[in-house]
Amino acid sequence: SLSKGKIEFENVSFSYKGAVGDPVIKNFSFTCLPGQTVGIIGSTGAGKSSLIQLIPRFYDVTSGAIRVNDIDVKDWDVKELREKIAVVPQKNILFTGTVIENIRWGKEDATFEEIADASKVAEAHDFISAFPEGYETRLGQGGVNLSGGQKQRVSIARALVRKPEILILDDCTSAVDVATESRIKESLKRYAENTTCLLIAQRISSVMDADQIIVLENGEMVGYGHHEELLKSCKVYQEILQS
Ligand code: DGT
Repeated sequence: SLSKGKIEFENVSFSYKGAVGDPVIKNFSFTCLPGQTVGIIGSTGAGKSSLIQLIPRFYDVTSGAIRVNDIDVKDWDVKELREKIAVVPQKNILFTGTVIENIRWGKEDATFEEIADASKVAEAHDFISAFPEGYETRLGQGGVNLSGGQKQRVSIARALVRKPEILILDDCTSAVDVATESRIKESLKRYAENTTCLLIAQRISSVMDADQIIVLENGEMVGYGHHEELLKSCKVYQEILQS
């Protein structure tokens, strides 16, 4: 349908329960159209992770509304809502088990071909294939210890194999070198052509070719537009570029 993968925030404010002081998200409104790639940038503590966790209802808004596919997230069956959305969190959550078990987690019926395809896009296939036991390599205790960047790439493969309508990458390439990150983004354009992508990042290079970029500071949207527009008009964006 036309609204598949559409996300709307309407005057959203959010405070963590029991927290004092200013809300973490303040009066945030935004529409992300189906298939768009939207970058979200801002310094540490700006509220980026908090913002995206409201979409799959890991937390509920304090006021305002979020709609996915034109339906208020509060009216969605939570399980159905979460099936549409894949979040790759900042801290990856791989478990002790084989590589293939880790990638298949959340999509138990995935075929080997689907797993290998997702892993290729995530730039994980080559290093996995180089292990003597390939995808059957055990991770964690008694197995192989992956580097931080390799773990992030396996986590991305896990999200991709689910073929979500909405893909949220929460600063999950921070340990991946810039050249590899750029290859992942190129492959994603084809693999996830019709997928709505939210890309959270701290470095401009990670978001600069997104369709739209949101600049967040202290829970508020202080800039919105393309890279070129923000370079001209948004002081916070310029500061992030120079930092
Ligand atoms: P990052 O991950 O360092 O780049 O920062 P952001 O932009 O993702 O910020 P976020 O959403 O993690 O934090 C925004 C504010 O919310 C910050 O003051 C810390 C606070 N906060 C984050 N998680 C929690 C939580 O679970 N409970 C409470 N009470 N506060 C939280």
